[in-house]
Amino acid sequence: MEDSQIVEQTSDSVTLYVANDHSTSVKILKYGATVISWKVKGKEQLFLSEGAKTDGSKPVRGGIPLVFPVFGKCEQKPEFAKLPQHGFARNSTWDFLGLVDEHTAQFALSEEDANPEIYSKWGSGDNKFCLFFNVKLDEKTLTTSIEVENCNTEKPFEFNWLFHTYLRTPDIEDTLVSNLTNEVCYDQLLKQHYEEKSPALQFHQEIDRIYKSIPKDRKIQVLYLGKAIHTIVRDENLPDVVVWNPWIEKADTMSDFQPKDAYKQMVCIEAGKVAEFVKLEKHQKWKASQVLAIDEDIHLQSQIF
Ligand code: TA6
Repeated sequence: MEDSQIVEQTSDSVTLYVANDHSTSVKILKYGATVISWKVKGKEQLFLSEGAKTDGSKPVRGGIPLVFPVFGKCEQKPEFAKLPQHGFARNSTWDFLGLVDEHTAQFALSEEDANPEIYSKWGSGDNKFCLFFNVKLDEKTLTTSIEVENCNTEKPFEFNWLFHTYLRTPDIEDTLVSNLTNEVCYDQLLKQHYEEKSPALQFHQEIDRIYKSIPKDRKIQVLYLGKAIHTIVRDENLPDVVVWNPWIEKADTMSDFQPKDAYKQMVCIEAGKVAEFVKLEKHQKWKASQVLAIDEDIHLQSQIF
């Protein structure tokens, strides 16, 4: 491949390179439009389970799975009650539309290409929609953006959106997540709300929490041995931040989570709109984006003392 070449396409994936630096790249599987690798100067930034299926048989365990139209399970709303956890965007094969510019690849999904078995479970199975997903690669950042369009001629629809980002860390027990202090979270394990009091999240057991309405100027940082190895910046349409590490027992229950002790090398920091549903009127569009950055300075934005 010529150094100047910036994109490589196969039948099932697209890889984007920084021009003249093929050690910085991002690889996207057309299945789920799932980012499965992001390397900066040859160093992998995302976690991908060794047991991850990349053949389309199930959602990828790692990278950045896309969650739409529902986060988790939602029994209380009839239009979502039959959908499996996290919806159908991550189980559908998206179209690669090409490069928007020399840094950005674009993918699309509509009701015509959505996984029919799952899509049919959304409401009355007749919502017309279009998703445009952009992946932008720069030297030290990866930007993922989504546009949701309601293509119905008559009715609105509601949805959640989430980037289910699996970040790599050398050792979860020396890892902290900062800037969530004093924020309200819903603890999915305790099934209760509380205000986060710790100066930074530490990991010594499973954590599965939805931090709600986090101001967009708040940079969520993953700190390892005193360095900010990951910084997540969100726009105003991604107010919620899910933090998840499965730890030992949960990792054991997932057949595609391999090796079993790999929970020590990952943490999910997931930007989304999941605490409430977005209501999109017919012909209306909704946009959201996140920037993942590495090796930033530490920005302490919470009152921790
Ligand atoms: O984002 C956290 C979460 O909702 C956890 O509860 C856990 O279920 C995780 O997603 C993985 O879900 P999956 O359907 O990919 O196994």
